[in-house]
Amino acid sequence: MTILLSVTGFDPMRWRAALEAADGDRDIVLEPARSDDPAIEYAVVWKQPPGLLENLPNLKAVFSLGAGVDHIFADRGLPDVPVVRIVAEDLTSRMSEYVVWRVLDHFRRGRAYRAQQVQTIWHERMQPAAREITVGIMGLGELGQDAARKLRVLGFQVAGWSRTEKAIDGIDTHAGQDGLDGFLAASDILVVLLPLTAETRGIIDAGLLSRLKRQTPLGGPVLINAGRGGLQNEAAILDALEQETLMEASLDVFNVEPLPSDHPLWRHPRVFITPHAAAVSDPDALAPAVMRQIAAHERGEPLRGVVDRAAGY
Ligand code: NDP
Ligand code: OXD
Repeated sequence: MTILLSVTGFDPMRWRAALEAADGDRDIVLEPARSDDPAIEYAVVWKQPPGLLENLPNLKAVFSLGAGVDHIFADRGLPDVPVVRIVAEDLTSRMSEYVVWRVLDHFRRGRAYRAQQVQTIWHERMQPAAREITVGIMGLGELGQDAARKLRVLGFQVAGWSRTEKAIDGIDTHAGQDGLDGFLAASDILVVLLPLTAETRGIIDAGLLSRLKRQTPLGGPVLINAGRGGLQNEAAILDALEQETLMEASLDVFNVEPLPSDHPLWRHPRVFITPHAAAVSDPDALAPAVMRQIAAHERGEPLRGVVDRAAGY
């Protein structure tokens, strides 16, 4: 049995070493011997080239090296086998660190104080209490729920929006299109942790931004997107910033990555950019779980983290 490892954007050799360290008895290849290589039974991928998996006759499952699977479904030649995503404490904690960091930086006036320091200005800004701020989280899955819990510990009010109804202690939950307006109207800081699917593509548009709470203790709404770039209309974000209907934004993901150097988001003074680094997949932390899943599947046990193909996540 052979495992095909296909990685674009991460270092394939680090992944190969980590997969081998987790289970040295497996044959791991970076290129299939032939496009219909019968030895390949599992594929472990991040942005595999389109068509790579199409003709593998004995493929049993495809593992994403991240929590998101949009990069896998972008391949029109994807065979009809289970697609498994990463659900792991290491990844989840990293995302919550990012969310808490960005929420606290906006909330504690990081941008304004950094600008004051450059000009040696000693001026204390009005600081609301955490309990006066509602952080609205779009996407109450593995990542959204963990971030929500950690923000609650810090004293923020937390609202959440998901596709299906949820009841989570201490979180004001909203669901579906009917729940969206109420959720947006409650959110001082909007955190986006949605997957990219046919339903969510482009969801952060002018209409959505205009429905965020206007009068906020921070002077206007704040957007934090660590889900996917395809969720956001970047021109609409820039317009909203210009009109000050959006006060500040932290963006980790973009429609085109790397974000082209001439993109106006890079230079906008009220935008904080990170290079899709909110929650990196650490090979040493994640490879053992992938190898354990493959071994379990071979023993006839069910896979965990299989995505719903129809829903796209
Ligand atoms: P989950 O699948 O666990 O959660 C997804 C959440 O989004 C669920 O609450 C789901 O609702 C909700 N959702 C999906 N579609 C809709 C919709 N149409 N309307 C409303 N809510 C919807 O995913 P994770 O939390 O593990 O990950 C979320 C995303 O984060 C990933 O798909 C990936 O794109 C991104 N990510 C980004 C990283 C980065 O470094 N920037 C790192 C890791 C992930 P319901 O609960 O009802 O199903
Ligand atoms: C992921 C990512 O989906 O890093 O895990 O974007």
